[in-house]
Amino acid sequence: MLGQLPERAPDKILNIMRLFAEDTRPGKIDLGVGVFRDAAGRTPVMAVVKTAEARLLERQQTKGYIALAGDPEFHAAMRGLVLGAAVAADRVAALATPGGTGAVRQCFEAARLANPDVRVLLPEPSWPNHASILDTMGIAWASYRYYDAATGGLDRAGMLEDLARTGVGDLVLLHGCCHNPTGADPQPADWAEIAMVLGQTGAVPMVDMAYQGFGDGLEADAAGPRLLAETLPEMLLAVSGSKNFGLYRERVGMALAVCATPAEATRAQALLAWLNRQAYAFPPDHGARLVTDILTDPDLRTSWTTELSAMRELMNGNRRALAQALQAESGSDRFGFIAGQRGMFSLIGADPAQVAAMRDEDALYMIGDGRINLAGLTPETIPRAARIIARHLR
Ligand code: HCI
Repeated sequence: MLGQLPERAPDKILNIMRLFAEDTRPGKIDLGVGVFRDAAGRTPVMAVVKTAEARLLERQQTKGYIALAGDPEFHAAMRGLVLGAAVAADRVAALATPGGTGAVRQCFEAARLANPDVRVLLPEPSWPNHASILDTMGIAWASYRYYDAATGGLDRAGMLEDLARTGVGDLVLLHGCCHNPTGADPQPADWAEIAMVLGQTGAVPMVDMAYQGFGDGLEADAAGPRLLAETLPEMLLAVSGSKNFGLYRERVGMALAVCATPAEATRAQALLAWLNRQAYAFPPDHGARLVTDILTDPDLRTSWTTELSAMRELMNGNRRALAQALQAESGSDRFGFIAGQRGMFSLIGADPAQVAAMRDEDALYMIGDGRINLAGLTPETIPRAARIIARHLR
């Protein structure tokens, strides 16, 4: 039987991670997988996480099960972080999941149970795993225009035109902030237009929120999703704690379902818990507990926001420095958009052959679509990375 297993190509992003690890050339630069790195090129455990872990080690007396949907305290803490006061708590169902990807999967599962004929609209481009999970589940999806490669910004008119063609039964996936892979986000006025259009068509938004705090700040980054929650009757959210808490391998995630009424939220809550039971029963707890402790203890929370701000400033500083270095190397403003975008990623406009050449000839690693991870740069590597990019993209 197992000899009949079909072949599957490795994940493109994780494949770059492997190629980089195998490269023995000194001076290699990794702008591949979306993992934060500090100015020394490390992905450290956040100091506040170390503190929370030490306290947990002392305090925790049992590893007994909590609940299929995860700890209600974790739900409340994450709901507050993402949605603030945008919607009454009794209209929100919550599910702890293994990572943001687990939340994406459970949101799609719930959407399909609500509507077996659901169609998902993805921004073009989007994180590749959105489409690949939908394909695996056999859920129909289509793209909506999103990115304007000529400006490095939003194709605002195209996006709104395509979203206006959605309807009841459609699920529209939006990146809450720090769009992956483009770094191009809707501005507040754009979010208002998105909310208006979806209000008219009756399509339900699903927000993938993997980088809150990496763009302009915890509150600013959540403004778009909160506006949707205030304006529209329903919404799904897939939240990740991997990046903003640096808890990648602990798999901290949450699916949130904003429902039209408290009664519908109660039913959604039971359904979400059932989805966990069918997949893996109880969600991982260790990382979720650390996040809960950090968000609910005022001192830990202050330490966290301070640390997170420094991470954000490092990435935004790298954006400005790279844009400046590219301007000097290329003698043009064509890479200026990098400075104005937000989050970990930008598309530098390289085709797969140019990406391969930069990797093979110069040990500069990025994703095949020309996506770079800004956090992969350091003050030492920026000048060389800029020289390589400018030379290959002449
Ligand atoms: C990313 O690099 O886009 C985020 C990290 C990631 C990549 C592939 C699978 C899961 C997570």
